[in-house]
Parts: sequence; C-alpha cells; structure tokens
Amino acid sequence: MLTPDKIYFASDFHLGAYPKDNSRQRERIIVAWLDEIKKDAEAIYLVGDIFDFWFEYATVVPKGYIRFLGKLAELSDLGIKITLFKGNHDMWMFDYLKEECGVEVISDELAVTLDGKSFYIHHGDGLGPGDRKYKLLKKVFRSPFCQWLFARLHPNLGIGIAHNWSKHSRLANTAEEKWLGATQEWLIIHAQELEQQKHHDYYIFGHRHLPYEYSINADAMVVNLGEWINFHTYAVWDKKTLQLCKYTLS
Ligand SMILES: [Mn+2]
Repeated sequence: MLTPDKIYFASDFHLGAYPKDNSRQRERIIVAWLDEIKKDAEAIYLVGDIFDFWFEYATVVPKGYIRFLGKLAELSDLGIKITLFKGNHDMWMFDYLKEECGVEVISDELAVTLDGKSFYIHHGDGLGPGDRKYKLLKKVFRSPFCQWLFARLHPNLGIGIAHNWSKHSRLANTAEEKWLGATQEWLIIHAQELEQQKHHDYYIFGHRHLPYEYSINADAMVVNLGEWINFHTYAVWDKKTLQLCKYTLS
C-alpha cells in the first residue's frame, strides 16, 4: 500500500442515463477507476451529476448503481475522504449517501485549501452570464415546497418523468461538446469574476461536459473535468501540480 497522497476530482458520470446498457458499462469503468486510485487517494471530489437522476424519498431511493455505491462505501471505510457535489441532475440528495456510504454532500460551492493551494470547486450549473431560465428553475427545484410536492408522487411516476426528461437532455443528444473560445466559455468568465474578488489557485468545475485547462492569470487556472460518456477524464493533485488525465480501462 502506498502512502495516500493524491487528491482526485471527477464529475458528470451521469449514471442511469439513457440508454441503460451504456450506463451499466460506464459504471464498470468508473468502479475500476475507483478501485485503481484507492491505493494512493487521500481524498476524492465527485463534482456533480454523478447520477443522471437522484431523488431521495423518506423511505425509498432510486434503483441501481449498486456496484458504484458499494465502491464508495468501501473507499470511505478505508479512510478516504469522499466529497459529493450536487449537480443539476442530482440536486435532491439528502442524508442517504452520507449515512450509507460515508460521503460528505456539498450543495453549492466549496472553497478549500489543499497543501497550501486554494481550490474553488462547484458543479458549474447556474454560474456565469446568461441562462436565466435555468437559474430560475434551479430556485424552484431546490425549494423545500417543490421537493415536498415531488415526494408526494409515486416513485414510478416521479422517477419515470425524470428519466423521460433526461432522454431529451444535452448529453443524450450531443456527441461531444466543442470549445467555444475563452471569451465565450461561461465558466471561465465566471472564474475571472471570482478571481477579481478573491484569489484562488484552481477553479474546478464539471457541468460543461468538455475537459479543459485554462490559465486566467499567472497563478490561477480553471479546470473543467469533462464527463464519463465520451471522455473519461479526471484531475489529480499530487501536492505540486494539478493534472487533467484520461482513464482507460486496462
Ligand atoms: Mn452533466
């Protein structure tokens, strides 16, 4: 066993996304990756949209992802600190994953200092200019009243509606996202604005479904983690550098 001295970041697994067979195969790849990094991981940050849909009723959780959930529990039992961010697809996580898998759930952003460097981490939804429709929708979806109402629906109906909606989502219908240029990439614009208020060494986002690294000044970098349908990308911090890597099943 190596000394656990690495910190890993990944996002947008979209487990459960249509079609189901692809999702099961993706789960195997993710579990293999987690199994590989457990030898040297000190902490793992899963930066949102881990599930294509998640909703916790008082006594019921969505079917599936059992190997993934088991692996999270195993790693957390080994003492690896796992932090799970809510994304726009899985914002309805409450206590279950904390209680069953020992992970910490973060609702929005997390600013954390790791080995003397400051990291600003957020899934990335509802940030930057524009997208006013989603920003409003997010407020509605996150409201306790709306969540209470949704919980009144029978799970077959509620989760059925959600899966149907997700079939029409960006990820289900776009092969691969393309780089728009730094002046158009809204998470870069957002990071530049944040940087003017307070310096961070690294800004880490998911949501964009496009892996990239972009320096906004001499000591601040934006890293987008990509997704695990087309790219299988993750970032690793080794106490000196942050590197964006691609996982291939060996
Ligand atoms: Mn996503």
